[in-house]
Amino acid sequence: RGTEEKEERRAAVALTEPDCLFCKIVAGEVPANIVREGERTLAFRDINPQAPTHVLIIPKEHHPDAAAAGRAGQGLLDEIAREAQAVAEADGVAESGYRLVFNTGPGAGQTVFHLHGHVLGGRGLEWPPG
Ligand code: IU
Repeated sequence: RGTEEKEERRAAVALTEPDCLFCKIVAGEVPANIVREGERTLAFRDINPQAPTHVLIIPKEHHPDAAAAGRAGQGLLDEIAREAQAVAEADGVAESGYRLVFNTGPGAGQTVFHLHGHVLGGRGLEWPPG
């Protein structure tokens, strides 16, 4: 994509962080295997999948984690839950069950500080998770 188009994609999203990897995916500056795009969300396959279906659902706006998105009060978490169901249905894992996970904070394994819901399915899932 040309520089102008990238700038336009950035400008279309109110909250962005220049050094955030997932903001760069939203802007089209970093490639990703995108499976769904909504008005406010983007879903793409995790680069290091932990299950046959492992898709990340992010808000296009930059919110560091689920707590921050919840505080913003824009219904983004609801929308991510609906997108997760749509991704699970499209991948054929909705009936067998899937997990929607928000790692929140470094102590829980969060490594990218742009909210993302992990959709995991297509294999048996243990409880409690590790
Ligand atoms: P976490 O919940 O913050 O640990 O999840 C971050 C995920 O982002 C993790 O599963 C990575 O494999 C994934 N990921 C990615 O899909 N593409 C990337 O370029 C990077 C991380 I860096």
